[in-house]
Amino acid sequence: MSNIGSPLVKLNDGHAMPVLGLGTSAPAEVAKKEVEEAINIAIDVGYRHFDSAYFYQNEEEIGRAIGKKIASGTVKRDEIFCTSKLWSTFHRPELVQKALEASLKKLQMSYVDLYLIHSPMSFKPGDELLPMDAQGKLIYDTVDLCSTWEAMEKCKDAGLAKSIGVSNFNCRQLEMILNKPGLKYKPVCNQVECHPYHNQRKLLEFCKSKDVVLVAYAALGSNTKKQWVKKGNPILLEDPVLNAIAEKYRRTPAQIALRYQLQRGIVVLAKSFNRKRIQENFQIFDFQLTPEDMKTIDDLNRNIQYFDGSTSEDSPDLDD
Ligand code: NAP
Ligand code: WDW
Repeated sequence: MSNIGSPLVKLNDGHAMPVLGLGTSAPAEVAKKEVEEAINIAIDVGYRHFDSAYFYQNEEEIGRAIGKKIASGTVKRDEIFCTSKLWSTFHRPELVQKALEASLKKLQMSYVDLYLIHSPMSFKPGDELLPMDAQGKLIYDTVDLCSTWEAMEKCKDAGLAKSIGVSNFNCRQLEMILNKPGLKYKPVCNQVECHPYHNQRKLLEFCKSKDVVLVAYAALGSNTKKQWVKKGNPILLEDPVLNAIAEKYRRTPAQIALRYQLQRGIVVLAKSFNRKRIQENFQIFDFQLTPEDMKTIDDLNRNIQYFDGSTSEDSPDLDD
């Protein structure tokens, strides 16, 4: 990575990651093409980090958008940081590299900058992303995540992923990888839901102590109507305290919520497909929250999770 638009953080494997990334997942009713225009705008604004996943079924569009920007000479491949994720039906070690190769083919890339285990939950292998039984319950698989991790390490050695990491892992699951006998590469990051209503203070402390970067998703509170998002929770960006702080700095609540994460040493994702908001979310490198305001935002923590797909009561892999 060189000569890029946003500040970088150094990862524990020597690579670097832009501290702000564009989220790319949109609800099913949003036209697939929209992500292409969003990436177009975002690259012009200065974004270089794009968060994708096999599960989002948008890798072709993302690859096309980035490919065009490279072809036109706006950016070089090595200035882009592109993430994809191993879906839960591919956790068996013999499926991991094939899954990454399928993502790379869609992305039209020879490597991803970061490949993550999307979730610690394993699902029955097969063509269905969400394999269900007759009662409509997810069919889980039992896979030793340490064996999945060893297959991830092989992908890095094969040059298909510059860096490897995890997502939606709790402390115990992360520690299990870190303590694996013969570990070759540590996860560079753990991508989890993180925002002022669920600030992940303990997981952040743990990650920092292990030189694992915490990457925040749903950093803006994710927003309503999504299939995976719980309804009835208070809307983060309408929070009065966040809004009062925003007024004081003449910024928006979104900019405050993103800046808050940067100052905690967290890499932050923000999804927007709207030109004005894509620009707005990038304007977070030219101001600073005071320690007092950081503390005030810390105190908004209330264990609200917007996203209920990352954990499941009946998953054999998750007991806490
Ligand atoms: P998010 O980034 O917290 O919020 C996105 C929502 O906020 C969109 O509805 C967006 O609408 C709106 N928004 C964006 N900027 C705004 C602003 N400045 N003011 C007001 N509203 C604004 O939610 P997310 O998409 O759930 O999470 C971000 C990304 O993280 C995802 O796209 C995905 O890449 C990743 N993610 C990963 C996982 C995982 O399991 N690893 C889970 C969830 C998400 P507009 O588009 O209309 O602006
Ligand atoms: C596990 C982990 C589903 C979906 C999902 C399961 C998961 C995501 C908003 C943005 C995911 C919510 C993107 C859905 C069972 N992660 N998204 O990344």
